[in-house]
Amino acid sequence: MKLHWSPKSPFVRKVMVAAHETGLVDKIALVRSPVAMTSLNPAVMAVNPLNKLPTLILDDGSAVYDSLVICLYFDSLHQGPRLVPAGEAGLRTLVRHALGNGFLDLLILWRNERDRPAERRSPPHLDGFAAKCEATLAVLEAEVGEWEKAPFDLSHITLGCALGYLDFRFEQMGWRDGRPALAAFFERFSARPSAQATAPTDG
Ligand SMILES: N[C@@H](CCC(=O)N[C@@H](CS)C(=O)NCC(=O)O)C(=O)O
Repeated sequence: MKLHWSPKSPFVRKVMVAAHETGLVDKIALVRSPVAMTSLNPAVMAVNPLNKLPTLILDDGSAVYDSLVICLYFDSLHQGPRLVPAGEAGLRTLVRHALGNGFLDLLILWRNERDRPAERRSPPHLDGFAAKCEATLAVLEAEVGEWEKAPFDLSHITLGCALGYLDFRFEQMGWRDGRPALAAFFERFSARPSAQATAPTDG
């Protein structure tokens, strides 16, 4: 299989961490595919009209997206611990995943707004993003201890990638301040070989 890939994208990182954790990484050929909301990549558009990374191309040429669906597909290919467990535990994983993934969606939108020329930035949008980020981090700080009682799964991967994205693109935020449980979670996540192999870069 081939993966439309970028070292900058936290959603790509999520599926790459998942690929390492499930032992599938050697089966994936990476295709460096620059995309942006304002820059369409014809090779990506040909298989995913949303122009989004990650997009996985199977050997029969069919496309699999988005990152959650790719991770569910990986789960169908390996025999190890599930990224999304069956039953009630899986529902909890998916709800936690939704929070982590929604957090990432928010951060991407916030960065896009923040990096527009000053005269075109929307202060109400920037304020909304900042408030949602603060509220999300407060919930995560309160809940991450409960999350960590469950075996490592897709929700932990997604949260780790979101916190890694804060370090990558929001380095002035100081998100660890007053959030010791989240900081400790991120330390443990960052020590995993799958996280170390996928650290984001601008390269
Ligand atoms: N919900 C998608 C989000 C993917 C996403 O937003 N990817 C960004 C890169 S980090 C992208 O491809 N942006 C290009 C665009 O929106 O045109 C997923 O989970 O895969």
